[in-house]
Amino acid sequence: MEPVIDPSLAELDESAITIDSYLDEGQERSLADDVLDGLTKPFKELPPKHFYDARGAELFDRICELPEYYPTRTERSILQDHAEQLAGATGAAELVELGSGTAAKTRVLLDALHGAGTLRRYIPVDVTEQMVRSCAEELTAEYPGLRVHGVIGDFERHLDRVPAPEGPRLVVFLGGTIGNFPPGSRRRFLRKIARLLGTEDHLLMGTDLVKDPEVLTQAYDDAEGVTAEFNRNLLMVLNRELQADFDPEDFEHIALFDREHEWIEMRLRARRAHTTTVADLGLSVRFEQGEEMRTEISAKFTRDRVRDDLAAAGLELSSWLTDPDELFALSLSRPASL
Ligand code: SAH
Ligand code: AVI
Repeated sequence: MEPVIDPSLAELDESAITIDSYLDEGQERSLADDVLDGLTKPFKELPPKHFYDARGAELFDRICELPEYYPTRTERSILQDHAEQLAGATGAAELVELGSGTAAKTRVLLDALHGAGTLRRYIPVDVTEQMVRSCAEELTAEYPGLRVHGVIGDFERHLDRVPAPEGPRLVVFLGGTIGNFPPGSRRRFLRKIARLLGTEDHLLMGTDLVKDPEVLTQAYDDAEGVTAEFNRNLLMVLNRELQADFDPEDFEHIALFDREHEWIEMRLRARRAHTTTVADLGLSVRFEQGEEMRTEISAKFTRDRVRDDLAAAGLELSSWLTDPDELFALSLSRPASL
C-alpha cells in the first residue's frame, strides 16, 4: 500500500523511529506449515492471518468503507465519544497496538493522549511490513515528540518481542480482530496479552456484538463483492508464496452465520471438482464440487462473553463502551486484583 504522507507536515524525524522485524524465513515456514495442516484436514481450512499481503490490506481498507461493514465506523464513533475518558482513566505514556493496520482509528486515541500530555511512545505490531513502516513515518510527523517503535511480526509468535514498558501502558486491540481466534486460542492469546500488562496498565479491546444474522451476513458478503475478492485473494497468496496453482475463479465466496457458536464463517466453495498442487509442499489437493474450505471465523460477542474471556486471562472488565444501537463494543480491562 502506498504511504499517504502530507508534504506540508514537518520533516521526517528518523531518530524518533525504531523498527524491529521478525518476519524472516520463519514467517514463510509458518505459512507453509499452516497450509500443510489446513489443506490435509478432513474439513479444509486456512488461517485468516495470511489474508494480509499488500493486496489483502488494500482490500481490507475498502471493506472498512463499505456501507454493509458497520464495525469500523461504529468503533470509530465509540472511540470519539470516549477518547478523553480513556486518556484520563489510563494516563498512558505508551500505546501498544496489536494488528495496527493503517492505525486510522488509533489517531482518535493518540489525539486524546497527546492532548492530555501523557503520550511518549507508540508501538504498532503488525504482520504487514509496509503498514508498520508508513504508519511510523506518518505518526512521528503528525505528533511532535512521539517516538514510534514498530514491531513487524506475528502477534501470535512475537508478543515477547514488544519492548519493555517505559511508563503506564495501554494495549489496544481494535477492529474485533480477537473474534478471528477460535474460543480456546482466544483465551490463550488473551493470557499472552495479559503478560504485557503491569498492575497499573490497561487493555482496550474492540468486539463486534451478536445481532440480527441478516445484518451480519451482509457485512461479510457485500453487494460490490469486495469481501469476496478479499477472501479469494488468500489463494493468490498461496500461489505466490508456495507456488500453488489455484484458480481463484474456481471458488465461490460464502459467508454464513453459525447460530450455535455465534460467529460468522467465511468459506471458499469449489465450483467444480479439481485437483490443485502446492509445489513448495509437494502436495496435491483434491476438491470435490461444492466442497467448502473455511478461511475465517469472526466471533460475535455479548458483554458476558467478553467478561468471561477476560477473566480467563486474569483480566477484570473496568468499562464497557458501546454505541446507541449496541452494534459494537470497546472494553477496557486491567489485571484483576488478587
Ligand atoms: N486494527 C485495524 C486493522 C484490523 S485488520 C482496524 O481495526 O481496522 C487486522 C490487522 O491485523 C491487519 O492489519 C493484519 O495485517 C493484522 N494481523 C492479522 N493477523 C496478524 C498476526 N497474526 N500478527 C500480526 N498482525 C496480524
Ligand atoms: C480483521 N477482522 C476483525 C475482520 C472481521 O470482521 O472479522 C476481517 C474481515 N473479514 C471479512 N471482512 C472483514
